[in-house]
Amino acid sequence: MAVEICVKAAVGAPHVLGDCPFSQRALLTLEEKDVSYKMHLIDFSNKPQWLLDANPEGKVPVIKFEEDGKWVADSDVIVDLLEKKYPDPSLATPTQFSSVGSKIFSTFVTFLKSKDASDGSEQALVDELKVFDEHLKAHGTYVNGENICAVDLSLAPKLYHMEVALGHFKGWTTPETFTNLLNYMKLLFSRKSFEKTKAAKEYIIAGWEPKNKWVSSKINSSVHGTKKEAVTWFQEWRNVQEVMIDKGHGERRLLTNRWSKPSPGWVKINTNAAIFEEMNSVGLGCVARGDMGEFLMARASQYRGCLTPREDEALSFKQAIC
Ligand SMILES: N[C@@H](CCC(=O)N[C@@H](CS)C(=O)NCC(=O)O)C(=O)O
Repeated sequence: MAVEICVKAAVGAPHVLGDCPFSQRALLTLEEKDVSYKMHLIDFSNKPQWLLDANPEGKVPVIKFEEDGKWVADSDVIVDLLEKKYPDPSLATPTQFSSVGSKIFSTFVTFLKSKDASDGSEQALVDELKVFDEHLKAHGTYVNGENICAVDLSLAPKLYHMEVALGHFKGWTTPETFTNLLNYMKLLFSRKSFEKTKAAKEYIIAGWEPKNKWVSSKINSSVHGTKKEAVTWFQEWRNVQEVMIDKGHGERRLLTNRWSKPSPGWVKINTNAAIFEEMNSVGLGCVARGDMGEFLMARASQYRGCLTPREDEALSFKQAIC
């Protein structure tokens, strides 16, 4: 095969196409230009060494053309190369339109991550979408009129992520007044190339989940979502409990740090403090258990401001005994 491309595999499903909008952009370009290619799905939890050798940043997409024999990274570079090597059909964007819609993705991400409904991040996204909607109204179905171009193929996956992630995490939908934008998204998302290269919604949601942990814990998630979150937390907890110790001669053994009961007649209280620097807040928690290991009580609280870890630990002790 003349062209090989590495793209992200779905998290937890290494044989399924994943949720990288930059990978999808490169795939869309190949599809729209009708170039045949061999696709390698990269499992981010186990990146192959050859990928890291080719691109030490470990990012995808990367592409290799047989005639050049080397991997090339970055979707901007990849799209330019594809335009040069396969000029027909042309997807080139006229220079005056090359930055149309370029702030939509970053404003969407800021809004998605926002924990403060009054910080203006939703309005900033709506403003960007409005400008874009007006552009479409003035210039045609796509960014450059009747024919699809490279900017459309860059925006399509990002708008799809916006629709899926904001719908899921914030119950947000694109304002109905943006009729040109809504029509544009419908057209793009129903193209054969898009259908073939898009990630399943569940993987898009899973991909944004870590950036949304705090937000998602504040809203009622589905039973499936809650269960998935519980499994992740349990796994994280177990990873902390279990440490591999090196017994020498290459032999390793799993050592499990288990909770131990207090002495008879005593109560044991475990406390913890977690610092959320970006949110300028600290979470405190404590659990009390009796000498049979029975649960007695638990308490959790949150306060604004960041102290030192020692001070936060001290606060969690205070909460536990007060
Ligand atoms: N500027 C790059 C961005 C590519 C990028 O950030 N890819 C992400 C996946 S969507 C990645 O590979 N991240 C590496 C990682 O998370 O380990 C492009 O346009 O190709």
